[in-house]
Amino acid sequence: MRLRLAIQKSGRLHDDSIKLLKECGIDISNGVNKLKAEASNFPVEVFFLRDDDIPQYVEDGVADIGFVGENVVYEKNKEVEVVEMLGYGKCRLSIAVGRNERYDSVQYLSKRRIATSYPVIVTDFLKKNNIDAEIHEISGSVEIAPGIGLADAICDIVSSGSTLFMNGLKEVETILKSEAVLIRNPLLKEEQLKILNKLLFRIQSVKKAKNNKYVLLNAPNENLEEIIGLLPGMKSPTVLPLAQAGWSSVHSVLNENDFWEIIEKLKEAGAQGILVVPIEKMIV
Ligand code: PRT
Ligand code: ZN
Repeated sequence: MRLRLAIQKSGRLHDDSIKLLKECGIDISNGVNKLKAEASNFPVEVFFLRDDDIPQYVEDGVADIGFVGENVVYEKNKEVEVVEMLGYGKCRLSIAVGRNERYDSVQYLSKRRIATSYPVIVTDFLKKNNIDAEIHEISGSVEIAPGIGLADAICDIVSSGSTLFMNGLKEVETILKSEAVLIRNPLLKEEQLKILNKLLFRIQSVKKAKNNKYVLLNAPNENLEEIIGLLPGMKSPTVLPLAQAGWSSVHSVLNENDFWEIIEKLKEAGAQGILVVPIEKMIV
C-alpha cells in the first residue's frame, strides 16, 4: 500500500514541494521528470499535476493527499480537508485598482468590473460586503485588464507587489493570505492514515527545526543563573564546565521569533562566544 501524493508538475510550488519531501527523507530523485514517481524509501507515490487540478484529484480519490496553495483550495471548493500548513508559497489574494484612483472603502467596487482568475473567492467576498459588482473571469495576465479598459479593478495573487506596480496599480484590499497546505481526501483507509501520520510527523519535525536555532555560548559563572533564566530550551539548558575556571558552556534552543531579543539580553548578561547553529530536524 502506498499513499498517493499530488504535487505541482512545474511552477512556483514545485521546487519547494520536492525540497520538503527531501527534508522529510523521502527520495523521488529518479522520477521528477515523469508523470509519477515512487519514493524509494517511503510508501508514497508522487503524481505531478497542474495545481488547479489537485483539489479535484484529491476529492475523487485518484490522489489521497496533495500539496497546493490555499488560494486554489478555496477557489475550487472541493470536498477535501486542509491538514497542515507547509510554510512555503506565501502570498496574498488582493484587490487592486489604478494608482491614481481614489479608493476610500470597498464601496468603490459597487457597480464596477473586476477582472480575476478567482471568481468563487471574489463572489464570496462581494457577498459578505454586500457589494454588487460585475466579475470578469480571465485566466492569465489579469494585471493588464484595467490598462486595456477591460476592468476597473482586479483581484489577483500578490507577493512582492512589483507586478502591480509595473502595471500602474495599487493594492487596496487583502481578501486572503495564502501558503502551500497539505490537503487530504476525507475518506482515507486505516492503512493510508498510518502513512499520512508518519509523513505529518516528519513535516512537523522539519517545520519546528526551521523555526528554531541551537545556541551555544560561554557564560561567566557569577552570571550563570541570570543567563539560564533567559533561555527557554526544550527542557532546561545544558551547562558544562569550561577548561578556564569560572566559566561554563551553555547550550540551548531558541525560537526564531524571540531570537534577536534574547541574544541581546544574553550579551548584556555577559555571555561570550555565542554560536548559533541551524537545526536539521527537531523531534519533541
Ligand atoms: O501550471 P500550473 O497551473 O500548475 O501553475 P500556475 O501558473 O497556475 O501557478 P503558479 O506556479 O504561478 O503558482 C502556484 C501557486 O504559487 C499559486 O497558486 C500560489 O498559491 C503560489 N504563489 C506564491 C504565487 C505567487 N506567490 C505569485 N507571486 N502564485 C502566483 N504569483 C504571481 C501572480 O499571479 C502575479 O502574476 O506572481 C505575480 C505577482 O507577483 P509579485 O511578486 O510581482 O507581486
Ligand atoms: Zn494553475
